[in-house]
Amino acid sequence: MGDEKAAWMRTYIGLGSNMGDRAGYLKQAIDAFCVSSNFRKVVASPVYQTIALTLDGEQQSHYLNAVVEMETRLLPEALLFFCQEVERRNQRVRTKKWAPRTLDLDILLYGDKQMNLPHLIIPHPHIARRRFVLKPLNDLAPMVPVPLPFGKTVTELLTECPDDSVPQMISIRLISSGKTY
Ligand code: A4P
Ligand code: MG
Repeated sequence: MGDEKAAWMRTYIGLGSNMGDRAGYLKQAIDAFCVSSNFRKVVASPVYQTIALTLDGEQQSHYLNAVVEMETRLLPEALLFFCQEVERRNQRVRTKKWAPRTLDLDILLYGDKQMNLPHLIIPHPHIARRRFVLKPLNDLAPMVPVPLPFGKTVTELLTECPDDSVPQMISIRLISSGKTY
């Protein structure tokens, strides 16, 4: 799974689940990063329950969302491949865009990298419009600059975010206290 190795690079991944054992799926994702030698210094944000953003106002179950910060030596495309493999191992079935899902892993930031490939855009293109991403990201990395086309810190993007939903912090720990990787 992803053999290419680069220098250690800090990355932020958005986690979301709105099907089945939502917290269990988020924990499985964190564990997959923690047990792989391609990741180190894994830190998880608090978990938030959030109203599902859907197409055409369709009703869906609430999401649990969080963000994980870590260092990786996978290059961006290998990191995307790793994330998609973890999604598949956790019963992710792709039906239609924004369909309910057991586990969604989005690459939000990869160092100060900007990429615009058909299958991989970094920073994540919707980052500035989503409070369910910016809130947990701000908990971990308020002063981190989000590269162009955004060109602002995480806190600035959160302050200016047009999404008026209110993520509810819930008391689930994704990494047991005292455990370090
Ligand atoms: N892709 C491009 N850039 C990236 C990136 N930076 N990280 C491509 C990950 N993937 C990236 O994603 C579609 C394609 O995006 C991938 O094949 C990859 O090559 P997908 O996960 O297959 O499909 P999707 O998730 O349905 O589509 P999309 O556009 O990625 O949706 P989002 O942005 O992930 O949004 N409401 C709440 N409250 N919380 C949520 O987490 N999530 C979504 C999905 C909708 N509503 C939500 C939430
Ligand atoms: Mg996605």
